[in-house]
Parts: sequence; C-alpha cells; structure tokens
Amino acid sequence: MTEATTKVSQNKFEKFKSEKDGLAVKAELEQFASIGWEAMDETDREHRLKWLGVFFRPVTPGKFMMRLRLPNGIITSAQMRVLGEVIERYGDDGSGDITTRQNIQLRGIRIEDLPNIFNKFKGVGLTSIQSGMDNVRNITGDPVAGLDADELYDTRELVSQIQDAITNNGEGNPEFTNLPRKFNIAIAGGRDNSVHAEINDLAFIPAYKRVGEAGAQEFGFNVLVGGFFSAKRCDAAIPLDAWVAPEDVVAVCIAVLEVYRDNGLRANRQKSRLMWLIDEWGVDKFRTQVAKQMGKPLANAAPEDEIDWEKRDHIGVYRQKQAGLNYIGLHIPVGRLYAQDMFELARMAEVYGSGEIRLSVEQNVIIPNVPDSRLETLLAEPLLERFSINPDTLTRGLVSCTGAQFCNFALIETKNRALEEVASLAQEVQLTRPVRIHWTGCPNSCGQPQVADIGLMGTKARKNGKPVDGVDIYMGGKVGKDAHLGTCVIKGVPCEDLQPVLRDLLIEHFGATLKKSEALVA
Ligand code: SRM
Ligand code: SF4
Repeated sequence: MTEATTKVSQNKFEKFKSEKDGLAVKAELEQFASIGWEAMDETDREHRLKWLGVFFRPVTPGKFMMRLRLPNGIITSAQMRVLGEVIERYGDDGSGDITTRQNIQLRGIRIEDLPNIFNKFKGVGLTSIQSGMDNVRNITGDPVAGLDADELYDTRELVSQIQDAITNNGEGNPEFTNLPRKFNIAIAGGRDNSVHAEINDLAFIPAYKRVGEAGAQEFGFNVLVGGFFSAKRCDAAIPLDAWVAPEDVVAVCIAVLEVYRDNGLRANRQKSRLMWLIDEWGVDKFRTQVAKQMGKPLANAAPEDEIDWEKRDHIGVYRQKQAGLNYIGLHIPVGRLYAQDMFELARMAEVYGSGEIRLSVEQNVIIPNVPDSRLETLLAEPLLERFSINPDTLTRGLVSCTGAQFCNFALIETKNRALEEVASLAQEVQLTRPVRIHWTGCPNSCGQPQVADIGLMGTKARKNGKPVDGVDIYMGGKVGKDAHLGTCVIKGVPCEDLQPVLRDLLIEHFGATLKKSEALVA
C-alpha cells in the first residue's frame, strides 16, 4: 500500500481495518459460535463479519443476514436447496431476498450455526466471502448469457474469473479486503445493457473495434468507470476511453482495483468511492495509472458500443439459441423467497431444465434449458400462480430494496408497501405497457430509483405539522439503449397520500387510463 493510504487521517472504519483485517474473523468463527453474538467484540460482530458476508441487523439483533456471491446471478438447484435448508430451520424468521445485484441474501441466521452453514456452502461451491463493507460486490453479467441468440458475448466465464481472482476462489483474498469503500463491477454481453452498466464503478460494454490494416472487426469491451449512488451524490459512469479484448478484462479489473486501493480517498467515507478519485485526478491521469499498473498500454475506446436495444425484463417464455430449448422468466414479487419456494424452484429447475437457476437485477428468476416438450407441464405448476410468467403490467416492473423490516438505515418500510401500492393502483388504472417502479428506503439508493420510470425514495415528510413516512419521487430513468439517470421531480410526498399522485403520473406520462368504475366516479 502507498503512503497515500497510510498517512491520511483515519476515520473509524479505516482505524478498525488497520487494527485487524476484516477477513481475520474467518479463523474465529468457531469461537464466535461458542460464545454467542452478545459476548462478541462489537467491531467483529457489527463490521468485520461483513467480510464473510454476515451482517448484524440492529433491527433484529441475534438474527443475522447473509449475503452470498452468485457470479452472473447463476445458482444451481443443489445450491438453492442448501439455501432453503439453511433458512427453513428458522421458521418465520427465515427468508431470502433476491437482490438488485443478481444475488441472494438470507435472513434469520444464528451465529452458532455459522460453522455448519459455511461447511454446507463449501459442499456445493457457494461462497459469501467479501460481499459486504469495503469489498467488491457481486459481479453482475447478462442474465441470459449463453442462451440468447442475439448475444454478443457470453459473460459467464469472465464474471467467474473476476470473482475467483478477487476472492481467491472464494477463500478470501487479502489483496482486496481493504478498499477505500465498496466497489461494483458489471459486464454486459447482450444488446440491451441488462446489468445497468452505467451505475457501476467499473463496467464493460460490448464494442467492436477495427484492427489491423485490413480493418477486421474484433470483439471487445468499451470500459466505463466511476458510476455510483450514495446518499451524498449519484453519478453515471463515464468512459475511460479504453477498449479491451475479453482476455484482458480480468487484468483491467485487477489494475483498476489496485489503483483504487492504493490511491482512493479514505479520510471521508462520503467521498471514498472511485468517482471521487477520478474527479481529483482527472480521467486521463486515472487511465494512465491503470495502464501503468497493467504494464501495457490501453487501446482507445471503439467509437460506438453495441447497446442498441430497449432493455428486456426476461419475464415469460423465450426461445434459446439452442434448438428446442426455452428459458422461462418468473416474476418474484419484490424478490422475496421462503424455504419452500427455494425447494420448489430447485425441483422445477431439475425436473424441467438442466438444474440451473438464474437471477436478474430486477429481483426475478429465470429457469433455462427447458425443452419444448416439457413446457406445457412446467407452465401448469402451482408455483407459477404466485411467481407468474405474465404478471400485471404494474407489478411486472416492481423492484424494492429491503427497507425498514430489516435495514436500520431505512426511513420507511418498502417491500410490503410497494406491493400494496401497485395492487391499489391496479384497481384504479389500466396500462398497456409495464412501468418500472423502484422503491428504495433511504438515499443510499439500493433499490436504484434513478434507473426507474418512477423511483420512490423513502424520506420523512410532514403532514398536518407532524413527521410521517414519505417519499421523494424520481422520474426519467432510462435503461437499455441511451441509458441515463432519472432525477428527483417531487419531494416529500406522505406515503398515505401517494396513490393519487402516482395515479396521475401514470395517466400523464405513461398512457394509463382509469378503469371503468373509477372513470364513472370521476
Ligand atoms: Fe445497498 C448499504 C442492501 C444494492 C448502495 N445496502 C446497504 C446495507 C448493507 C446497509 C445495512 O447494513 O443495513 C443494506 C442491507 C440491508 C439488508 O438487510 O438487506 C443494503 N444493497 C442492498 C440490497 C440487498 C438491496 C436489495 O434489496 O436488493 C442490494 C444488495 C446487492 C448485493 O447483492 O450485493 C443492494 N446498494 C445496492 C445498490 C444497487 C447496485 O449495486 O446496483 C446500491 C447503489 C449503487 C452503488 O453502490 O453505487 C447500493 N448500499 C448502498 C449504499 C450507498 C453507498 C455509498 O457509496 O454511500 C449503502 C451505505 C453504505 O455502503 O455505507 C448501502
Ligand atoms: Fe437499507 Fe437504504 Fe439500502 Fe434500502 S436503500 S436497503 S433502506 S440502506
């Protein structure tokens, strides 16, 4: 590490990291399990455990959350079954959520069970290592990689290689356990930017480049850097003016992380994400440093990228590039799964598909490799009544962060409220196309309101002089082709007054019409 990292005045996070690396708790799990969560050192319990993907929840003390790593959002039926077994024993406390990074988080976890849980994970090749705090988050890739006839690049292998390099094959890698802050990486492989590349610290976008005198087209990626959301500031990623061949992607990730690790700003955690370093240096200097770290020059970006489609949501039945096979996208309301759901999904993936399950950043599930001959029976499965392939237009694009049920940053409850709100709206209005509504419980923006058609960010509003649950409303988020971030258009709407406001926005901006009975009343 350079002097820049060691000399800065240390905030509380830098201080505890320098005293003991987060990953060190890996060797102490048995001891934590035997003494129990209340007797644990507070910093180990509330912070360092996050290096193993284990999160203390002040809202539910003693019942921890576990965040996995599922590269490219892919999980096998055997892995899904293990997750179901882990949460099943916690009864009503046990549940799982599909996250906005194609990942799964488990709820209700007891510290005394951790050694056993990690053993079970190992048995099926699952890891939760380095999934929280100042580490690289789950690496996202195209959810239909290897299935989509129109894909430009199958992102699966690259995403796995990056995860393996950063986590030392899931065992933990001290090289990357002390970044200045969290770090997000995404690789787009299709034409519709299904990973929201622009909101990642480092993203790779398909782009062809003319090479050699004959001007042959070579496939590679244009590189974007610095995208992030935080309570203080939100920015879309900017071009690094670099194009990399697929075989150089891992090296670029490592070089960018090393430059960020050794030079990123650490004094103020509000200003520690990569974009703040790029601001300070300028993108040219940042680019030069990355090339220097790689030990070879970076090629300039290709003039155009290949993102030219509107974003797909993958819900429904779609033909794969493999003749006679289909992928089925199931809508999982606000991403919430229980043990029985996990068992059912695992069974269905085995009975009808190849035992593989995929997750999308919209918190939904895809079952790939279903032969034509098995489709009809799959579509008659009772689970599809709840996890529909054809949800109503408002529910279809609904995304929600965790919110107050489990997250102590939350200013409002989100998941249940999101479902209730669309159910009420669906009684009032009809739409001819889905509207992507994203809920997020606080300005940290885990539910990505800035990429939504309508984004709702929890806040405290005032009504009759009293503080009440409210939302700031974002609009204009554009995904897929020409992606750009939405902005706040209305501030402080009390949640209890939200429905008419949303109804009017849907009518004014998204072509909604009142249902007959409502129109008559009006
Ligand atoms: Fe997030 C912190 C949940 C995606 C920005 N996020 C948190 C914590 C860990 C806070 C806490 O300790 O309670 C939340 C855990 C609550 C819980 O119990 O579930 C939390 N974030 C989530 C998830 C589960 C939301 C969801 O329901 O899907 C997502 C997990 C993704 C994963 O699998 O790793 C999640 N968080 C995001 C995203 C979206 C994305 O990555 O595309 C963002 C905005 C993008 C970004 O990071 O640039 C996001 N989360 C934050 C921030 C603000 C970061 C900052 O620089 O200030 C925080 C607060 C922090 O890190 O200090 C945060
Ligand atoms: Fe928690 Fe806020 Fe993130 Fe929602 S946006 S999960 S409330 S930190």
